[in-house]
Amino acid sequence: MRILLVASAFPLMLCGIAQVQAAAPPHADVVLADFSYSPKTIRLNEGEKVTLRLINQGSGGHNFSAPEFFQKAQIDPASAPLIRKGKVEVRKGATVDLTLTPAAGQYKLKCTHFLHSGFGMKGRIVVE
Ligand SMILES: [Cu+2]
Repeated sequence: MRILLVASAFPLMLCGIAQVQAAAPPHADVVLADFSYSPKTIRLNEGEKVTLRLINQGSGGHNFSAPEFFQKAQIDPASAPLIRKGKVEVRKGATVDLTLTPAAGQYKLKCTHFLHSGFGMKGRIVVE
């Protein structure tokens, strides 16, 4: 009887392992353009790992500057080197993936390139 129980539980265990390996964090796409972020308000779930995909479709370089957001978030080790002084540079035509677990709060976002935020390149990150 005991052997039968173990044998029937085994495929379920394998199934569980396969699901864990396949589970990549969901993506949240953010398009950087001249001179905007889309969406302008980025909504993320507190404590839920996510990959921010920063896509630069502008005619030049832009960045994603959100020092408080990055300071409070738990950044994946592979993504940490992409963040310098609270911002991530995204070259023209480039896409940068940033995996992190955000902390609850409302954070300011802007591009710190000369005059860009004045032209409207700013937004908000809402984590709840
Ligand atoms: Cu910019």
